[in-house]
Amino acid sequence: MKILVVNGPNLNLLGRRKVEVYGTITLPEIESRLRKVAEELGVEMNFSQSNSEGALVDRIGEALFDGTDGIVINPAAYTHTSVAVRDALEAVRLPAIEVHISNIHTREEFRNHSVTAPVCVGQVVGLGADGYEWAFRALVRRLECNERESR
Ligand code: CA2
Repeated sequence: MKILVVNGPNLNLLGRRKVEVYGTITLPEIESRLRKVAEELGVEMNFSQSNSEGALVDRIGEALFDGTDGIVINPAAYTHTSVAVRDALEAVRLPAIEVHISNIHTREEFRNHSVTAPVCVGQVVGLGADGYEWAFRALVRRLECNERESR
């Protein structure tokens, strides 16, 4: 099983600014935590980050051809604006779980709406960086159940 983890703009700055909102963990630390979880679960993981909308769309589209079975995505600010990222997620038709470190529903009004969530199977918000792990585990479990049911 292969899981793609996609991170949007400014998540490369985690741990350096806005620690009161996003905590002190850095993106490489999140990646290494997830690598341990992937190893424990016996799944392959590709981890990516981009500040550019087009590159995120390209990476999601590539998932169709590289054997990806499911996507964990934190689209960051593009969550609230990007029809292109939403369309890419819809087009690849792979199960995706959206993650937000902060609780987007208790923040500024412009963060309360997610353009991308309706094309995801679920959303994990407000649980800090741990949310990546819960989303990853939930996605793997869902894929395993689907596989068992189709046998
Ligand atoms: O809570 C989340 O995970 C967000 O996706 C993080 C995004 C934000 O635009 C979303 O509304 C919620 C921001 C990504 C990181 O932005 C930083 C800004 C300053 C310093 C460090 C990171």
